[in-house]
Amino acid sequence: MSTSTRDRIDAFRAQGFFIMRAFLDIAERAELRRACDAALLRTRALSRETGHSTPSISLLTDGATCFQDDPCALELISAFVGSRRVCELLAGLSRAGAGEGEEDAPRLKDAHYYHEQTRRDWDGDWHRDSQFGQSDPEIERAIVATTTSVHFRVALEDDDRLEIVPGSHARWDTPDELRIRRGADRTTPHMPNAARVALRAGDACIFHAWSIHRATYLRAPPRRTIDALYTFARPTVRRWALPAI
Ligand SMILES: O=C(O)CCC(=O)C(=O)O
Repeated sequence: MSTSTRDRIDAFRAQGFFIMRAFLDIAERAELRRACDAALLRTRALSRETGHSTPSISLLTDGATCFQDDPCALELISAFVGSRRVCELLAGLSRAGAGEGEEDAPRLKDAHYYHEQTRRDWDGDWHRDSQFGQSDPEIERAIVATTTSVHFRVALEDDDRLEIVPGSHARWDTPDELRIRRGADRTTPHMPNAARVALRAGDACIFHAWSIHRATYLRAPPRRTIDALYTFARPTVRRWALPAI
């Protein structure tokens, strides 16, 4: 394992995120941007909401619609988020290394394209992705303690919209965090210890989806960030391998 890989894994374990500066060069950025912009333009033409006042559009789950005019663009994006170069950045981030029962191979869940707003500015809620669809905080707590889910993103324009509470992926909430994240004031600017993640065009960021995080959504400057979400499977326990009772 190279020193830089070790450093990345150590940063991920301690902070819940790391940044790869200049991950894409100008030509790579332009090619990906053309492909993602094709999807955004089509989505905006078809909807009054999605692509206008949403944080992002979904590139893979809505792919049939947003790439109807340009199937090659979908191929390019899928190849990128499944590429060896991207997946290598995810190596060592699961709990497999710590002997905690996850496989090391990432599983792609979806890819999104984060865009600037067309109508109004607004602040996103502080959250952990683990809370979605999970009303019981104790079940969510167990999910945070035992599983890993990772965002890989690359900014195609400068992007400083994301804020993260460093280290929060590796522990449960403080009383203040839980009050904000599951309470009535979810968009407060006063989340303790939050850090802004400032990416220049071409920079990539990997962050743990269970980290406490949020973004703020503006009409300007343009925001064009592609973000793919990965999980790690837990090995299936085969029935025949269980001891007879
Ligand atoms: O960068 C953003 O807009 C925030 C993304 C986010 O909150 C998420 O993917 O869960």
